Amino acid sequence: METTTTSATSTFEQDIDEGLSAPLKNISSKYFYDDLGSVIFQDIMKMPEYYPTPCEFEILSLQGESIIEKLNFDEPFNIIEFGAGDGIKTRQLLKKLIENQVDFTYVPIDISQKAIDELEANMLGYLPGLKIRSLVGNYFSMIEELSEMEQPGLFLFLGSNIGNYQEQEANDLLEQFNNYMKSGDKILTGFDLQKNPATIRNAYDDSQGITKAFNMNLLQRMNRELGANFKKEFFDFYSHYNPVNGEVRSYLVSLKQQEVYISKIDKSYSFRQNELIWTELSKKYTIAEIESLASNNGFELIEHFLDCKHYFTDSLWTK
Ligand code: AVI
Repeated sequence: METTTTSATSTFEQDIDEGLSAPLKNISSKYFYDDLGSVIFQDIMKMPEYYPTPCEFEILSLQGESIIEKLNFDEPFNIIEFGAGDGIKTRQLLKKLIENQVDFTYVPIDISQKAIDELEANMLGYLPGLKIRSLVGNYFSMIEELSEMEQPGLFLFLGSNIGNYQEQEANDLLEQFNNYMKSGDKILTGFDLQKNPATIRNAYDDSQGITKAFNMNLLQRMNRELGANFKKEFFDFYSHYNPVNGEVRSYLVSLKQQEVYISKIDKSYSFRQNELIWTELSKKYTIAEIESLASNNGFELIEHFLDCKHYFTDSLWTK
């Protein structure tokens, strides 16, 4: 077991200064995932309303064998996972591979060292024979390192993480993946599908307020790490699903006209009453949109693996 670390290119304070100075204030959803945010996200995945996790778990548990059949690798290969999280879903697929005596190395990539340490411990507890080589850093800086690997690769981009990217960013990311992939490499991407709008709305506006706490943690994170003086009681959370374009957009709402000082930037930011801070996009796809995304970025569709309710797909593509 081996771990490699690199640092991100832009800093938290640069991104916050830029985002809070924009006409529509915004904070990238990548900043949700500090240690506390990662714990809250684990709670989100256990909520009854948050269907993507059990749907993808079902796909990887029940269709692992069919996915393996489609890989068609005749030599040892790497399974490179972006944003691996706790790995509970992925290990269903890895277990099937080990049961089938397939020779592979699991290469999880995550921005958080703590998440990687826990993932390794969980994975090795569950699958003691697993070959694992972890990478800590952002996707883009790690991709370069991966291009030096000679063995074929199966890239995993699960959990509908792709839905957190705007259209252009999603295309750029997939294009970058494609540039570093070799001909015949595969990518399995999780997409949350468009469905009854009420089901989607409830997943992002839960009755227990866990998603609200996930968003509010951004304010606490700025207080902790940047010496900001945000007061939680002066902000609310609002989330909206637009079934016409498949976008869930989430926001923090300033409940009054207020000034917030961020000492690490040495700057104050004014908020109007009801002014929004856009915190997240969670795009829901149609099958046609997924297929265009594949072909626009140099991939060929192998198969969509859907759950029994047809809420979610893990789509397998090849370069
Ligand atoms: C990580 N990502 C795919 C989640 C999503 O559904 O967009 C993050 C999340 N945000 C609110 N609930 C879950």
